[in-house]
Amino acid sequence: MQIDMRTSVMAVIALGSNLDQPAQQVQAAIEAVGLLPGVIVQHVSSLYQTKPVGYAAQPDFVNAVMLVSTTLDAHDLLQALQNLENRFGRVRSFRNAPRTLDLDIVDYGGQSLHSSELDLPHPRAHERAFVMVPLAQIMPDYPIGEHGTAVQLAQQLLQNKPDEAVAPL
Ligand code: PH2
Ligand code: MG
Ligand code: MG
Repeated sequence: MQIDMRTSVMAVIALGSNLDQPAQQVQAAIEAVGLLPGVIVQHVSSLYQTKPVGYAAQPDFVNAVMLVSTTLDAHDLLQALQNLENRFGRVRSFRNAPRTLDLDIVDYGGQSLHSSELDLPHPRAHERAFVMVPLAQIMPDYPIGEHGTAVQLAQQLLQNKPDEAVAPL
């Protein structure tokens, strides 16, 4: 018998959708992530309805966050998530365009990694209430680089950016 000794790493994945029944897209994506080889789901947040950040002239989003443990390395995890985005009909037209599914790696075991494909921890997640509020729900003390914990960041964002409304569905 072969015993798989690869170490597993905790990773935070943010999910978002604002096209074609976003809540169903996110719910189906959570299940699809759980079926990926080498990925075990640890915690899943509620689904939240959120106002679009950045490019505003688009429908509200549904966002959620999940904590997984994985034996995939960061690039293989990214590849697996991009394959899922494609399976869910993601069309890449312009930056921040509406999408059926966005799967972002927010953090991978606290590692700092900068390649052409991947920046870790996610360079903007700490300033986004639609990521920090769901993360604070499941892992309040989770540290985001040097920026603070999820619950600290969520509280700051809700105070300082009240128009970034985030409401549980
Ligand atoms: N994703 C973006 C840009 N803006 N706004 C909300 N509310 N939710 C998102 O998931 C989102 C966004 C780029 O990935
Ligand atoms: Mg994104
Ligand atoms: Mg993305």
